[in-house]
Amino acid sequence: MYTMTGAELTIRLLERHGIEIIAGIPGGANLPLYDALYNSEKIRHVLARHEQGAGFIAQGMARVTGRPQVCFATSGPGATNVLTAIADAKLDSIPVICITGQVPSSMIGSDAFQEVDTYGLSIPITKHNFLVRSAEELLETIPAAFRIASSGRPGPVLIDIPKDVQSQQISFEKWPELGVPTKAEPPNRTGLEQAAAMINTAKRPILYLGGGVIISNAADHARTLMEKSSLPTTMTLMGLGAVPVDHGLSLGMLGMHAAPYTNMALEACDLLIAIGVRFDDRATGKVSAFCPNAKIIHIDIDPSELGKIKQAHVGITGDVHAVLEQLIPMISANSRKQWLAEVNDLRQAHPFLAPEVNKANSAYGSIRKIAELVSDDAIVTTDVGQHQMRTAQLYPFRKPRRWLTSGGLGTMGFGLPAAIGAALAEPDNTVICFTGDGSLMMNIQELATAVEQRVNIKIILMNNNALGLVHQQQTLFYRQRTFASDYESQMDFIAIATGFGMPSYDMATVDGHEELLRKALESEGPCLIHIPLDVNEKVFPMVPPGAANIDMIGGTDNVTA
Ligand SMILES: Cc1ncc(C[n+]2csc(CCOP(=O)(O)OP(=O)(O)O)c2C)c(N)n1
Ligand SMILES: [Mg+2]
Repeated sequence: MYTMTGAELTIRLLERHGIEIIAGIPGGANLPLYDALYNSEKIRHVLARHEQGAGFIAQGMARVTGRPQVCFATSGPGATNVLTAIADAKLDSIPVICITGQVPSSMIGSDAFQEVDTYGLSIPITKHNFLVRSAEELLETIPAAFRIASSGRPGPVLIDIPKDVQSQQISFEKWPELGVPTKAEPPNRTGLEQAAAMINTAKRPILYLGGGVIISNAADHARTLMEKSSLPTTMTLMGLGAVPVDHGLSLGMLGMHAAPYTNMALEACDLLIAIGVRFDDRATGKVSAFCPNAKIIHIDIDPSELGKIKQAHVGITGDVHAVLEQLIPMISANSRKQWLAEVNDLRQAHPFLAPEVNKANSAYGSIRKIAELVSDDAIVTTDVGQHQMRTAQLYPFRKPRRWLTSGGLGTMGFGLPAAIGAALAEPDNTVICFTGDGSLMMNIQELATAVEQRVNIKIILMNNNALGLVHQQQTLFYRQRTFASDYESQMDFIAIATGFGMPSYDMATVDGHEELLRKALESEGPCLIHIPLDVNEKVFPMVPPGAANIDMIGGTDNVTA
């Protein structure tokens, strides 16, 4: 017989589910939980400076480990602050469990101090959510949260626990079973046979890999399929690293900021093998014009994705790893000499050209140099904007779970706390955070958390003193009427870093930029590297919003290598 409070039970159950780090912020409504956490020998608490930061720290850990991770917030403003990180996890299918404190049950609905309907607010942005009514319920709810967050298509789960439930004492006989992912249904055999026949007879197939390949740990299988059938392979923003982006068969990222030849190859393909993707508009451009000559095979664990945007000729519901395991033996080896020659001609004629790539203090040059200086195992996070798109275009991702970016929600402020989470998950690794001045300021308070935790993160601040990607869109699509996208005042980010106790390196004042990068990367713990950039530099190519991918602008002609 065990006797304990709801709060103690919560902490013990989190421990039993293997949780070792919780990021969060305490407040009146979750103090019993914090009091129970004080006694935990297994869980370390990371005190974030804003609940959105805590949510993204948990996401960083979850994206790197592939396992559910936990964050804590108090009721009211604590809960509303964490909502953005939850919505972000929903769109990118990240298993995060957010546990919020709630006002005592008897006061719910009375406009009590710091009361907000967290359950109601989180319904549309979670995979599932719970309002716990008694401590006994926790015995079921917590394992269920782990099961739901990690089963099938992963996603965020919110558990709202009123303060009286946290303090309620209960006795129980035995510990519940742990919540583990349920096994997906095996894929439909007929679908597999049809897909294999289509792949084996296609003349110009392209493999289109998304985040689902990475989430289902199927990167090795994807590579086997690609190589066995000699499939030119493109990846979504979320799928980068599913196969090495510099593999001979890789076409890199597709869509809005793809290399011209990538979108052109898709235009020419006769079979699109879409795996773990959701035909996001940033990938497809104008949907009706996407791969106009292709039949489509769509494989995804979430049946609601099949036919949502584009109707596939063959749709297969299933775990990508399991599907590929069965599909690969049915695929005949094929060298596809003619199609690969055609693709290579496109690659030669319409390459991606990165301006100033040999200058270590340019946007592309610093990305290239940093990639050379760190190992393939280094983890890269970004914020949202031009710096994010440039990193996606150029960084040579070669392994899965090394690339953390806010793909679906596109949340400025993601990069720094996600980097902290990644570094907490892999303390011996190096984590690079490519960020912009606008984005960094959206969660800049987490510099304090990074310093306090001594995490090995290197923040590469690409500072154009502007909301660069917005400035670019206004320049290109709003007749150069740039408005509210240039900052009027200049921040001194070096002084800011110093204020937070973080070492910094400034490319504005130091010559020898390569040496500066080398020194910064070799240093221990967190640091900030400041790279001043010109706001007028654009990210090209770019597909105008709503246009077909093939109508991208700024391809090869208006950039200099
Ligand atoms: C929270 C949030 N607000 C607004 C936007 C819209 N937005 C997209 S990119 C961008 C500019 C980002 O500026 P910065 O971080 O400096 O990156 P840059 O484009 O300059 O590299 C904005 C405002 C967003 N993505 N997220
Ligand atoms: Mg900027």
